Amino acid sequence: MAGNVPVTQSLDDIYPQDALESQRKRWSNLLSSFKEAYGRPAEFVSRSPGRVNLIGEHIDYSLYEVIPMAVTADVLLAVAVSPANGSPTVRIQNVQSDKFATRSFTIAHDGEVDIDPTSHEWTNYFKSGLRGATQLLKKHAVAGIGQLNIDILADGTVPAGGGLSSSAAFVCASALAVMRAHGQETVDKKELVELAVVSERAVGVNSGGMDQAASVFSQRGSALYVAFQPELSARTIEFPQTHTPLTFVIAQSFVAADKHVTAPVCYNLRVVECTLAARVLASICGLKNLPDDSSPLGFSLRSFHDSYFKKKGAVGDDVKDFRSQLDQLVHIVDNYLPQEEGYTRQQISELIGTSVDELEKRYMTKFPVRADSFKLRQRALHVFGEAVRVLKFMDLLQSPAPSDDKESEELLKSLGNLLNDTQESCRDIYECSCPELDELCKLARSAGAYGSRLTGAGWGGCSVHLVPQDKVEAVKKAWEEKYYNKRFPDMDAAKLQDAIVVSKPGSGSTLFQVA
Ligand code: NG1
Ligand code: MG
Repeated sequence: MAGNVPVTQSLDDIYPQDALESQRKRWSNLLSSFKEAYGRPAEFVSRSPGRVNLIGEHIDYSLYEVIPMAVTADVLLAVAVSPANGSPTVRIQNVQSDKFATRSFTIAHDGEVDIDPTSHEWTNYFKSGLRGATQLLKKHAVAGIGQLNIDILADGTVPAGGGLSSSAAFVCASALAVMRAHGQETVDKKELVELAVVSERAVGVNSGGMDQAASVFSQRGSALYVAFQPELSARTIEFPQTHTPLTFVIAQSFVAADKHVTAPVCYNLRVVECTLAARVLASICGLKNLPDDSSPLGFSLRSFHDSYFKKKGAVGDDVKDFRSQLDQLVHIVDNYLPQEEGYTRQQISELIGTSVDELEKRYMTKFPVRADSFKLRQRALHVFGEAVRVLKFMDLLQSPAPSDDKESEELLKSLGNLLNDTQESCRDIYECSCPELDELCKLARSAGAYGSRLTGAGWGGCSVHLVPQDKVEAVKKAWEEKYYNKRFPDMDAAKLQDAIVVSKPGSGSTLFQVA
């Protein structure tokens, strides 16, 4: 999956057949609006899609494998560049100008920009992509940093705060646009993902790397298996041929998951809890000289995992071994992290052999969290259990094609059960679901879905469902009648229309050269 971001002049390379007509209109509107706004034509369009995560929730920042896929919804940035005489300036507008105000800001001569992570400002995502790209341009000693005026018109169809990772799509598209603006026509996918992961953290969320990997690496028609250890890598997975085609339906809960508000008690707190669980387990197991890793706080459950078995002298990384390792780790957590009620800062400090001050400084300062107790046991159990489910899901997807309808039905049911188990773990152990998401899952299952769960960070946002094709309408109807119409009787038809999407795997980031 390595290689460069594709460059194209044809929308056929980007979108599936049935989306082409509406995309052509959208793109032509974008390009003509650009001309109107800036009095010159756009030179290129940088594009990156949203994603839905099929399985592997809240384990990317613990460096375990995940299986997302890109969706068709995406972020487009039409761009034109010119040399700056005075202060290099970025002018940025959005097609939805009523929602996203037009901005302009200057870039320092070393290419740097200020980002205020406390303000929830849409252009922060552009700035964070710009910042990441600038680092990479410097690394490659590219000329012209901090010497360009850049005009941008953005058009995004990934709903913001809707769990399909509009943020990663925006950051990836932005970083890609800035690379191209500096003459880089070949942009290495892996470098782009790595910079986008780090730069998205500048916006205040201590994110893992799944979303950016899915946005950049995806290929139309396939899901993606993303690994973070020993280094970032991805490969495509074909869906098996089944009697009813494998169909994933995405449903919005319309509970806005505003990570910038909830991060200190939700997302960022989970990252801290997982890191501390890893530290405490490593201490209890007598592991020393622990290496730093690429996870947000520099040590992860995966690094604990690897160090533990390395010390035990385990070799070989075949999947069966790996799965039995994860099962052993569940036992270790069960025995050595018994406190259901959580662990206080004092207790954790003692277990790790550090002071509370040090603990807070190292793990809770850059991204503050609000908690008196940290549920190390539950979080570690979810992570190891979810890592096993990803392995099982992958095995099922790669098993020999079912030979008859009965086998095929079995396969789909098994996949669905894994999704349901994930939902249960997210709800009860990881505590990242919410009543609305639980309800969408319950309704879908009753109407015939094989499996249902939240997708993305949770606490609102989106859900994903594996549904037999002939049950899609029944599931939709159940949601409409029992969820959307009841909870949102006043919602306008257009918004409701967007609530449910039958999603096919879409293509990843692309540079479009305007003719
Ligand atoms: P969302 O909130 O759906 O973009 C977040 C993280 C992912 C991953 C999932 C949970 C960011 C940018 N993304 O996704 O890395 O940890 O939650 O699996 O924060
Ligand atoms: Mg996001």
